[in-house]
Amino acid sequence: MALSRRQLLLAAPWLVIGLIVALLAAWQMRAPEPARVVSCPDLRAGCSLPLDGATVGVEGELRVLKPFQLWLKAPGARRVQAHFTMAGMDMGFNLYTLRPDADGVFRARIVLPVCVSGRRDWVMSLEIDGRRIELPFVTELS
Ligand SMILES: [Cu+2]
Repeated sequence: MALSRRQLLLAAPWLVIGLIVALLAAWQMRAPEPARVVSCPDLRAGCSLPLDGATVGVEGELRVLKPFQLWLKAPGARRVQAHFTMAGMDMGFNLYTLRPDADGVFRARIVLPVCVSGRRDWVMSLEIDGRRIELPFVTELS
């Protein structure tokens, strides 16, 4: 039985609302989960991450303009990126892709820029297969 023109007109707003609700639900599912903030008082000693036995740390001195090695052990991980920022300050493009070495340890050589306002408080944002973890840290005095 075919719907009358009047029935269609009555149903149209509900169809639109239903469509909007469905789109919102889909958008919600697509939105990335918020980053988890992890406290790591000594990155050189290494810290564990809330991610299936993953650990992260640095080798070398944690100074600006001086290369140091960032390492991350995350069994089964495929894609690991590290992004260095400062809260409320544009510090340029500091994005690194960590590559696995022969032992499967993800590594990248990092060089941080000098902060024009003399700040030393950084945030390392790790993205491990789409899951985000933030580790605030402070560089050593030069
Ligand atoms: Cu800065």
